[in-house]
Amino acid sequence: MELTLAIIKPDAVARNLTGRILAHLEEQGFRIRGLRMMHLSETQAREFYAVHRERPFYESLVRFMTSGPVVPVLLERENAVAKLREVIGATDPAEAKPGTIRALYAESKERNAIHASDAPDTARREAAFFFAGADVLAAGGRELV
Ligand code: FUP
Repeated sequence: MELTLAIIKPDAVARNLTGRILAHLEEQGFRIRGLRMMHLSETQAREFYAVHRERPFYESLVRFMTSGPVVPVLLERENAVAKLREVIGATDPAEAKPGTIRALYAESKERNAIHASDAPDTARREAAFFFAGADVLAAGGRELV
């Protein structure tokens, strides 16, 4: 079993899609191991997306990710990291395969409904970013702490 991190982004939370997206993930065999709702500070958003800080879309992305509440979700299943990337679809909803979360719910490349870790080492770092210590232990995600 492997853990990965998803974030339901402000566009999807604002449009009341949180429940539908969580149901979609559970239907795809993911077990929810951690769940929060929070409003990211600018500092948190900048740190989370630091890898993109030189990209032209970085400032806009930080503004968007701090524009309203998000729902970070710690997920477990076999091959979770790769499988979640498949289930969310391409970054640009115009390129996302039919039936993927972004094809169903994303509005644009920026307002694209959901984030997913892109590799196992990123997943560990991103999961720890949102789910430290007791929360993860309580949910059975021991390998993260
Ligand atoms: P992804 O891993 O699919 O979320 O995509 P990237 O890591 O390439 O990009 C991270 C986030 O930056 C995307 F979710 C949305 C945002 N982004 C833009 O706003 N514009 C772009 O042209 C590319 C990415």
